[in-house]
Amino acid sequence: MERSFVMVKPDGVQRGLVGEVISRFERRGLKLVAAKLMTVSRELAEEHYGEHKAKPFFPGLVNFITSGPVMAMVWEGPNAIAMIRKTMGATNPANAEPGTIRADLACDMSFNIVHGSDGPESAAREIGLWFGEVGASYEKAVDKWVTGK
Ligand code: IDP
Ligand code: MG
Repeated sequence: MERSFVMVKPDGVQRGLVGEVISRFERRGLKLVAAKLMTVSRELAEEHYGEHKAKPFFPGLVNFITSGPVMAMVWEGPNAIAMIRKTMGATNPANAEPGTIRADLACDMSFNIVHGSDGPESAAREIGLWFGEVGASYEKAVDKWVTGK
């Protein structure tokens, strides 16, 4: 079982797409284990996107992420990190496969609706950064119909 950090970015919140994004992950069979709607400080935004500090788009990215509330979440499931990245689609919506969140709901690289951790290390780092400890999972009656367990 794996966990990933997911965020509906300010464009997704403003456009009323929080439910749509949650719904897509729920319907895949992933399990929501933490969620909070929050406004992001510059400090948190800069830390979260630390790997991009030297990139030309970094200041604009930090301005964007702090421009309105985001929906921060932790999702759990088998291969959750890769499944979420596939469900999100490519970073640039113009290159995203039809059927993905970014292809279906977005058309600009800077307004691409959703963030998802890109690997186990970034998932652990981002969950710690945004939530600290996230408690144990919980059972759902449908689990055995989703994962066979
Ligand atoms: P990811 O969100 O698919 O993991 P990253 O390369 O980690 O993509 O970039 C983080 C975010 O920064 C992207 O989701 C996008 O919003 C923004 N971004 C990345 N590259 C560019 C760019 O070349 N121009 C403008 N924004 C960018
Ligand atoms: Mg990334």
